[in-house]
Amino acid sequence: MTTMLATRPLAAHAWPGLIATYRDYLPVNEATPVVTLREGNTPLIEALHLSRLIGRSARIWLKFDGLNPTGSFKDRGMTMAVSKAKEAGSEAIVCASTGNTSAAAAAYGGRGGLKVFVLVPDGYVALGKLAQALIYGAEVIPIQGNFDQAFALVRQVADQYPVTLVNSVNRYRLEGQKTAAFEVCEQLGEAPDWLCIPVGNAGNLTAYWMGFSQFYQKGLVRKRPRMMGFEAAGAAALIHGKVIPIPNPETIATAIRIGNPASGVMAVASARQSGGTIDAVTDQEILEAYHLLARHEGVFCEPASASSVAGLLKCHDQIPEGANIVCVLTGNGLKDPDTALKGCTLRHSAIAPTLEAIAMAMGF
Ligand code: AN7
Repeated sequence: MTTMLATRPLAAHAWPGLIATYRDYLPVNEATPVVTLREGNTPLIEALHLSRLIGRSARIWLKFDGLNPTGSFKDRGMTMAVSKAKEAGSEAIVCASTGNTSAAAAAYGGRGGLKVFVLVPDGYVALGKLAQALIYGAEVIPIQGNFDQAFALVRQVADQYPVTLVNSVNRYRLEGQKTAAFEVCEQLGEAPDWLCIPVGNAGNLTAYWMGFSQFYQKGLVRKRPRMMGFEAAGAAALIHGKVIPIPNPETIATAIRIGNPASGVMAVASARQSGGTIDAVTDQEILEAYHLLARHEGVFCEPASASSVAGLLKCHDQIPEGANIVCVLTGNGLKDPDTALKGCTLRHSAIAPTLEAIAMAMGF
């Protein structure tokens, strides 16, 4: 007798990726060769400890986009950018990156059969991201300079050579990334009151605002959130309501170590239109939020991602009673083991493998 394993219609299993899911909202057609790793459909996790900490009957949610296939929200934009590059007949892509874009470009580009070049600031890319770009097969070119310099260079490269630029100035990137706002609305059943989000090159804040606005205009939600963007204090080019470039940005959150945000003007306009703002949080505030999330919520994000929660805590006295607040966690903590280990102490050196020694170490 043979038994058959019943197939279950698990939501995660059935999820076909974000282009297939949101096809009607995206600039794709039947001829678009979709390159997907089934990105998107990331969980919205209630932050119970944070909600208690904030009080005011507010409910805080974490949109954990670090659970995408390459561990960051960049996969949303990259499935679109790579599919459209292929559709246009491109054979190579290029980007500048603080790490996550390079990992996503490497994975999707490689999967799509394209040659991938990534320029990264030498010495300022988290270990896991570098490992990803290399293992996925990208040509990694470190430069003696920061992200802003790398970005200026890849713009010229894409102008002069046959390669498609897949930084977020590529309009398909933000189209893909706006789907995160669609998911948040569907998961909550309405748009949130606030959306707290890290800001680096300022594309993602802009993309979320596009997504919320599209659902709002379609009448699928009744409101749009206040967009609360947070830069690292050492790279805070947008906090005065305009773009004032920072020549030498510095922050522990290397993902957002960006002094001249490419989408800065759009992000500032989006925040203003939403009644929100772009503010800055210090490295210490970022690290506190990073540890709080890991210890009390069980969510390990990378330092840059924790700036959304650091910002929420900084602005806590402005939170309205009963507000629904979503903090976007853009990347996975495993990408940056160095920062995690630096902030923790291993209390014991190796001890004898005996019950007595272990009981003593445990304090019994
Ligand atoms: C984890 O990978 O710019 O404001 O080159 O990796 O849309 O730039 C990464 C940015 C937030 C900022 N969180 O988003 C890159 C890069 C994480 C990031 C941001 C980034 P944007």
